[in-house]
Amino acid sequence: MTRPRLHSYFRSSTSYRLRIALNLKGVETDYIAHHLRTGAQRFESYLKLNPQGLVPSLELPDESVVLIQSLPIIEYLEETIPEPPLLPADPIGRARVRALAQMIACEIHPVNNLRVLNELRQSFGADDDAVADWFRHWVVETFGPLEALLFGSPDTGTFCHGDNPGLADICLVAQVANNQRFQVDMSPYPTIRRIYDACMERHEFQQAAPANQPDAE
Ligand SMILES: N[C@@H](CCC(=O)N[C@@H](CS)C(=O)NCC(=O)O)C(=O)O
Repeated sequence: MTRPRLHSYFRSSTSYRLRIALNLKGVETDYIAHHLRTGAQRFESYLKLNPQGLVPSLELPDESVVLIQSLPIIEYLEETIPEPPLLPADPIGRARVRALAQMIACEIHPVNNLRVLNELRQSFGADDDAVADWFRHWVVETFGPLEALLFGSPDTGTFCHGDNPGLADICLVAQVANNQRFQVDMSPYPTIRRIYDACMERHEFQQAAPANQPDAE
């Protein structure tokens, strides 16, 4: 293996986060697709790499190391390839960016993940409308405060923190893409929309988008 192997699924927002970070850091990977809807993430061969059966994972060349969890993998990239930085230089700035990122990664994504939505259907009899309502509920819970924090802060620039894209933008873009699948009304969030649009003007974000992956349907 000469390049890292990226275990991904085109529609996975956590994989989308990592794809953006890899592009921003200029890291080329071999793309290994796992079709989540068919349960490929739970095949034994993949569980040997990532016992959680979740994507993304990043298999490093020559080191027999498999990194899991999108945010720690992105922080690994940040530590090993410092330029361009995805976190600010000052500790308060870093805390702000990590907080914005974790509002999405810790408060929205875990309750809206595919396996949670499947459980709602299978164990609680939720139909498509109920599942979509659930999804939107948890987005709205956090997007209101996220919009307020971004709108009200002098630290917000073209992007979530200043005029260069970073960790918070990565999480924001991937979540907004997910929202589109569940018809989340984005009109209450003009700052989030403006930042999303600014990100999507950049090729690193565009190339990472679900529609541009080898396994896109
Ligand atoms: N906290 C993990 C979450 C990973 C995760 O849940 N990935 C989803 C796709 S976005 C997945 O693999 N889901 C498979 C399933 O729900 O069965 C991360 O940030 O990497």
